[in-house]
Amino acid sequence: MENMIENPLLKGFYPDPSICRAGDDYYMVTSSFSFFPGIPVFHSKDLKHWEQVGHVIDRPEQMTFSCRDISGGLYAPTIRFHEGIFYVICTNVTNIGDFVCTAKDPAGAWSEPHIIKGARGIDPSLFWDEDGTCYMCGNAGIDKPGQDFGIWCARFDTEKFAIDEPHWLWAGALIAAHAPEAPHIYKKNGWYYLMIAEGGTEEYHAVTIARARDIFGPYTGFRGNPILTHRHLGLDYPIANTGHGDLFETQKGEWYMVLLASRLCAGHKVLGRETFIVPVDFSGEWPVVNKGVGKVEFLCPDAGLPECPYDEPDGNDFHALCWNCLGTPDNQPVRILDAHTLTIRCIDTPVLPCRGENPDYAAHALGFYGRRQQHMSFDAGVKVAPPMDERAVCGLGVMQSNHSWLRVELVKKKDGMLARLIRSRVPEENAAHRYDWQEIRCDVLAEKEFEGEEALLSIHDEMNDYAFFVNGTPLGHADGGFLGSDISMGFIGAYVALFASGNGQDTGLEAKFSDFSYRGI
Ligand code: 6LW
Repeated sequence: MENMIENPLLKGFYPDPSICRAGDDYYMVTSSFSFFPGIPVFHSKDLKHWEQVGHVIDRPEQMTFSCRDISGGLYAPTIRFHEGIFYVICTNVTNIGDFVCTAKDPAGAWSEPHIIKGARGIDPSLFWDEDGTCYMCGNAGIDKPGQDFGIWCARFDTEKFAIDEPHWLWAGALIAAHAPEAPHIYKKNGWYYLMIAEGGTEEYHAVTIARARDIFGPYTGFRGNPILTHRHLGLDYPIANTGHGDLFETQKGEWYMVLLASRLCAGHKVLGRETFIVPVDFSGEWPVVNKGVGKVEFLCPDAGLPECPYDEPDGNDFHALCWNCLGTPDNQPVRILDAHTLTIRCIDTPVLPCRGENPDYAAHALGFYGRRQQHMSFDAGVKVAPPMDERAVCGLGVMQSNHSWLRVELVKKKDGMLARLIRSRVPEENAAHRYDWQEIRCDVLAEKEFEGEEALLSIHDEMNDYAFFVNGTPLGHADGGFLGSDISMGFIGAYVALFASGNGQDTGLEAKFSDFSYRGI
């Protein structure tokens, strides 16, 4: 639409956006947890069209994360540009903690990670003052009010990638609230503004702000906090969870915020947390988010920058940047043969992997290759040739977390093959609570035998009603509402997934996948 930017800016699982401007170019990164390559990088010139140009973590040697800890790995990166260099600071919560990667070209290659010793918590951010001094801020990693609760900041040495003594800045605006996190510091008219998220990343998420004359404080909270939340709009409001924002100013002097929010799909957050944009009036002392409206909408007034569309890449090409492995693929289960053909080895890691607590499966990666579900309704299909081994399974499914799947598994039999529709989930009554892995329920919803060496598996999803087909014949369907992050928990959004497994044994055999297609409806 003319003069408008459509939300979500990035559809599907793209949480915790951070943005920077380099001249007339804008770059954005988001969290990627345990998917590899990690930390997708997007580029735009007009704030409307965002093209993925690369990933910060695209070499297994840079670091590891594991499919057994899907909501671990890479949390909340910040991207900044300073004197010709791009910096991404992020946390790998699974092992190395806070680190910085740098690049001259945001499309890559990005440097090896520089680990920041002594840094704590999550959600690190960088800020350069006018005198060139760099500061790092982050959250404390403690979630109870007390001395160390809230946001800290320290001088940051960009040569040594090291911090000085940390200073405690702010515990947040809300009394006894939860999770003051996602800090970013900005400077305007001699004030240091510290913007954070509070209330947790779900329905009570909010953006709050404070300011100080000295970067280390004391910070005074804005009396009009929060500057953004949808928590008062009711649990059925179509845009939920608004928070975790990053502010920026265009080359024309207008301000915007990118942030995360979730669309409700038939009542559930199946697509996870997505990236949105909202205008900000920062002509006064404090930012006013979407002045006169006060909330995030599906259309956002554009910045009047020259339109700059790009040629949409073919997402059905297995080389496209939208594809991910799950876990660092140091065991290389996926082999791309050409743009439309790949194989996945049936390694020992079961499709329903156990978490970190279970040491039985050594590999970091699952036999998995997937792309985000980006639409509330979609069609997807792929031809699958299972290997000749009755222990091995392979197929097509929708995955939200380690335990939340709807999938068709194929098993090769002597003459023909067996197709099973499987649903795995946490018992409903345990949703949103801790549970034991033994409680995960795995139900076979339908099974049928088919002839041949290869089958076309397809999914037709309409607002969480997922119907599965084998060679065009209906196999069964299921309500996928449980895939929503509101029920299955975790930080991920639904993936359309190709998978293969030897279920406890590395069979060495490969399943072959060809002619994948995905189309939003
Ligand atoms: C992230 C935190 C949050 O580190 O969720 O929405 C965590 N905010 O800031 C994971 O995405």
